[in-house]
Amino acid sequence: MQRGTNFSYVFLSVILISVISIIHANLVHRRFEYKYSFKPPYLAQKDGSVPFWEYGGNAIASSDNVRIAPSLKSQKGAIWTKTPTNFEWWDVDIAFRVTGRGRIGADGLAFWFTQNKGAYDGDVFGSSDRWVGLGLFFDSFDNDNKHNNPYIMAVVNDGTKNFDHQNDGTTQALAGCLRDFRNKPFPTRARVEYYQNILTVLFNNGMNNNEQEYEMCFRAENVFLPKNGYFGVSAATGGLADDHDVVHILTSSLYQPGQIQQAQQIGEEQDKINREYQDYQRKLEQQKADYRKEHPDKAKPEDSDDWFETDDQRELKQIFQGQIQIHQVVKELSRKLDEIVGRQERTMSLITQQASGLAHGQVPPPPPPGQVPQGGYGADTIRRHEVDAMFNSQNQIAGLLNELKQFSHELKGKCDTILMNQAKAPTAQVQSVGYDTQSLISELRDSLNHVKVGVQQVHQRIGNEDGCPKVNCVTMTSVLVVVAIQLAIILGYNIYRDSKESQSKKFY
Ligand SMILES: [Ca+2]
Ligand SMILES: [Ca+2]
Repeated sequence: MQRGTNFSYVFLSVILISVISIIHANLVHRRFEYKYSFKPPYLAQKDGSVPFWEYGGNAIASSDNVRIAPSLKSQKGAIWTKTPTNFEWWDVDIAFRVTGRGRIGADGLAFWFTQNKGAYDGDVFGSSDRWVGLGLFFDSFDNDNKHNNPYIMAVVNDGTKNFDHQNDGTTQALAGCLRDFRNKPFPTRARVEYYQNILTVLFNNGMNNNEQEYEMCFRAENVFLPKNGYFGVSAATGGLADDHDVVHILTSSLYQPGQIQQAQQIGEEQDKINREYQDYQRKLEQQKADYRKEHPDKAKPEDSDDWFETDDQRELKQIFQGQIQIHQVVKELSRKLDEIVGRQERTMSLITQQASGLAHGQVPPPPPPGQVPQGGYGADTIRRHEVDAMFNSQNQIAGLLNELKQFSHELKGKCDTILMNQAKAPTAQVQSVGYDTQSLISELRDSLNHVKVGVQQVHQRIGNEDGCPKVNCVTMTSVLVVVAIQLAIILGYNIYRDSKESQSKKFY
């Protein structure tokens, strides 16, 4: 018993370990890379520099964002990481705003992952042409006049191609999607993932501030980018000008589960720097707090801006909130509509299957118990003509029954007659003579009986009165003679009639 329990424990453990290892194998390890990231607050330091990043051209960094290109004519700017990456696979979340007063804007913003840093005043959205690696372009302006901008598009270059501005890069694009990213209530966000040579770009159009919500822009396989490179963002304006602000860039390195141990040693040093960075942030907070304490008069107006909002701001916020709710309701409706369409398609396919089955002479299967059979052409229901046929056959049966009834009445009458006749002739022999003759003979017999009875009464009366009365009595002899004459006449008539009938039959 003890042995069996031990065995089951071992067995369960083996299963558990294998399940864990399978889950483990499917997970991607992710590590936040602070050296390739920036985010507010305190994005830029007091001297205007952004830790671990370099910017140039017309770019300006503030504590809340980096304005890569301001809304002035012909501006160019860029921001690049100081060091190249030391990881192969990565995912970058970039939040940005492209805002302008015009119905259309220019030129656009680009996210880069290139072997070398680009220029700060280049020809391709503010950066260098003939790059080696990936350029992901948020192209606001419609150069080729195909009415397909703003457009998001990836172009992979090996350093030999010049960007095709005339056609908005459509001749060189790896993949793309048509999305509007200008003038949105919340920052628009793109999530660029490069893992196992698969490049995926997800997008949030800035209509809500849900950080987990993205929609697919594109997914491209067999993409080969430099193993190590620099991340960068650049932007440019032209005759038309938008503000191009980057709110944050959050980079994570991605590892296969086996890789993480090797990366551990490298990670230890990074953890140390990370702790130092956090200490620095804490100290900065402390310094700010101290400054506010020492200079309460200076701190007040700065803070009071944050405490109060104008009527316009409040109204806008309310409008945004209302729009977010509408957006969510519409999304929910769309999801339900998809469900309904799916169900309808399933039902249609079932009906088609049944119809085709009937067409091939197959009997449809009976519906499962507790389920109403489906209508339609293939359903097993009674038809009008079948009901009519049933009524007709019922009427016919009723008529037949009536006929049978009449027939049985007649039969009964006949039987009664036969029974009466048999009662009159108990021998039940079939009479050879005709019916009339037989009745005549019966009448004769009755009359004779009457006569007999009469004679006997007369005899009795004679015996009682001692001799004949004074009136003339009819003698026995005369009575007998009268009877004999009567009989002879009747018999003679009968014989005459029979001979007449036989004579008349001969003519037929
Ligand atoms: Ca363009
Ligand atoms: Ca275009």
